Amino acid sequence: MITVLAGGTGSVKLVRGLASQRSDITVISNVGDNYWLYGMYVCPDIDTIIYGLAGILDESRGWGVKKDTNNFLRQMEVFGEETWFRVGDRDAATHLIRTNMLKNGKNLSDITTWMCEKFAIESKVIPITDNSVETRITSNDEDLHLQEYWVKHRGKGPIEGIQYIGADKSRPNPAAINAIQDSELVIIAPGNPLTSIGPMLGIKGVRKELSKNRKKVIAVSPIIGNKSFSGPAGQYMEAAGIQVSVFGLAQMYADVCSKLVIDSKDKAQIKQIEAMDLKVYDTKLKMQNKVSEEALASFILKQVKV
Ligand code: FO1
Repeated sequence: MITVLAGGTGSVKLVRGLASQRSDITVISNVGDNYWLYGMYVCPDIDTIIYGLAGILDESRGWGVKKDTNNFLRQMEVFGEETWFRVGDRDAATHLIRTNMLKNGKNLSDITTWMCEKFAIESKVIPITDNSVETRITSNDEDLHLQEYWVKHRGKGPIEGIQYIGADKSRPNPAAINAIQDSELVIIAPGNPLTSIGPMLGIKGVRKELSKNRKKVIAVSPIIGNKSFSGPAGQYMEAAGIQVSVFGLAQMYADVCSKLVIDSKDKAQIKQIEAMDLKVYDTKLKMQNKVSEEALASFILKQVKV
């Protein structure tokens, strides 16, 4: 079995590449950017993985359902509601049924498993925890949910702080811990290390379990040069005072993984990273289509001989 820690729109490409080659993929998903909207519980990272694996993800945006309609949102606008968070009609059905199941006493893990069955997905998707973890950003002295900072304010204000509210009290999902223990390889996907992977590592039991299993954990960099290749990872790293480079990333992950995949353009930093007891592999990281998603996945599987 192979386990992938995933979050954000960058992770789904690698997950899809891996799933095209192996049927025993378990995806552990971030929950830090889950958001309550009009009484519906939206789980962007879980849904992006499920939609991606089901072949219905809106690829141009990296979230939501492709060719979705907007009748629900239009009506909310008529009702005078804010509509900056663009939830399409089919997507809304996902959030609505999940919320209803939560109200009926089901936990997020069971609902996600049920959802995977409904979308006929072979891979397993497991939320990192069934407890509440919320990524909050301080910007211009204002405390904002990640979605408010990133979507409503378009990520424009300065990032003065990042907090994972509830992470310290959260219990890792036992199925996620079992997956880490039972897997031959654990991959940290090229997600944003602060907003996609960070909330998961912020849960003590998760960081501890990865550290214990460090030998079989490989991280894939979302950074090429001094920029992230998909999404705003660089912006968040800079705000957290971390060097925006694969070296900076290696410093963040050195205790939880023993291997790091970087882009060949960053070869010059290999020596510096290997001094941190990390084995470095370099290849082409950008995944622009199915071919490059599968190429990166098979590169990883070949290098670590799984
Ligand atoms: N991102 C946006 O930039 N604008 C949106 O209106 C938006 C809506 C949305 C609805 C459902 C969903 O699952 C994700 C959505 N996202 C939207 C993406 C989301 O904000 C982030 O990309 C993820 O939270 C990062 O992991």
